[in-house]
Amino acid sequence: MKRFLALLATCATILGLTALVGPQAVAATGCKVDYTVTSQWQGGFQAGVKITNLGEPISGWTLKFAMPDAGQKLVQGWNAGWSQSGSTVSAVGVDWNRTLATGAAADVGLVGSFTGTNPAPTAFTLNGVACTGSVDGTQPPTPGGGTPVSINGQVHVCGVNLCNQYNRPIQLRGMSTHGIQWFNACYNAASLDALAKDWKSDLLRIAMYVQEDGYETDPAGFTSRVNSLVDMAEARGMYALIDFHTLTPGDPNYNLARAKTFFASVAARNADKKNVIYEIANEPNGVSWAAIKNYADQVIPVIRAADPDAVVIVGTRGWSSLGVSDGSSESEVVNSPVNATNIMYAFHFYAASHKDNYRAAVSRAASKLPLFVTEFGTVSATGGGAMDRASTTAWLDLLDQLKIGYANWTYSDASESSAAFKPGTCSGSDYSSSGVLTESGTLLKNRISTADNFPTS
Ligand code: IDC
Repeated sequence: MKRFLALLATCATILGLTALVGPQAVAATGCKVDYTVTSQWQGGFQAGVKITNLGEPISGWTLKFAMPDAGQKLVQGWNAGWSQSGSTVSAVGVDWNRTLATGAAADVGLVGSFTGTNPAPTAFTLNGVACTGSVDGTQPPTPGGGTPVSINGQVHVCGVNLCNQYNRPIQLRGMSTHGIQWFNACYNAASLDALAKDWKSDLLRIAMYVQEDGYETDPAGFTSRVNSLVDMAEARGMYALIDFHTLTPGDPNYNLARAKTFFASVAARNADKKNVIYEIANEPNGVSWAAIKNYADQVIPVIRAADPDAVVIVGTRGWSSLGVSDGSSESEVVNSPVNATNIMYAFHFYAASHKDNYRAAVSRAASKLPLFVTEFGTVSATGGGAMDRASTTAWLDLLDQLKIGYANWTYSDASESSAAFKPGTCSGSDYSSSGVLTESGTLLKNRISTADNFPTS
């Protein structure tokens, strides 16, 4: 599961340098570097580097690049003289490859070590000339081969389950962002590498609040941020659950026009992707199931028109409690389901607040309705208070047994006990060590990182 990191260069001219070194010396006027991680293991990796000379013929060369993470170290290399100084790694051509005609290439390679994450190198230069370009997303190799998305492909609803491309039921386990209007800094290459690689998360839920300084304040900006997080999840083989995070007011119809605009845009833009699931209303509250259904009846066709095969998840009454928090039950949904195919219903719980009667409702509903726990906390419904380990364990055991997917609130460093990271974590670059995790984060990482064993036939 390696991915080419193609650094396509359109190198600048180096008239000054050419003048200094003379016409047949080491000047290059163009370069292309293909950097490929050929294998990676705990704390180490091996990479191949193909250097193509796109400029004048050269009779000697030095390749340099920067290792973005302080813990990345060169261990050894081949086909060049290798060295490292600070974050800069250098490779000098040797007898058999130091002469490169225009268009000729040298293949070199290295073994490295890392402590935190292993991001792709940047700032490649050949004889001081920048090999500019962009680095495509890295796809961390998953032990056993394959990522959640590469194994399962486009998912769909089959009976009461979520099924993969082999039409077999699967459970997706992952994390929810906090409000991206507040915790934007927590979602970057390093944190998502950690989520995919260390947590082995199947899923990133992207919580885009509509109110509270969210989408309504900058529709274009939030739409674009959601799309970029979809791409970052995709590059790491994770599903992306696009959460239209309505909360206050609780009637989703208040945001109907915004929902239509938003979903028309993200569904068109992401239609060809296999990793996108749409969640159309986070937590309807103070509103009837009939009103929620009315909203779903209008938003789902907008999504289907642009992205016909994607799974859509519908929030339920009473803060997505299937009505239980309003004194109702799942029967109102069973008796009056949304008139659409390939949809699931959201159920949310906070383990310290919602216990046996909620678990009983999920157990009953699970044989009748496709359910997805798109949000839950290990703590109280405020997002704070003590973690309830016993209730959380009872819940996750139940969801595992029923193969119901889930996303935990939150993959963030918010100052509240539901957050997985300690406050301040997102100001740094370490998302991997155990020291940055809260009690809730530790429990969730342990649960989520166990093997998925997705069926492949
Ligand atoms: C909470 C956040 C908190 C924020 C509050 C209001 O944890 O930092 O101040 O929202 O926006 C939900 C909601 C989710 C809540 C969470 C915890 O979907 O937005 O987040 N919760 O209260 N439903 C039940 C609990």
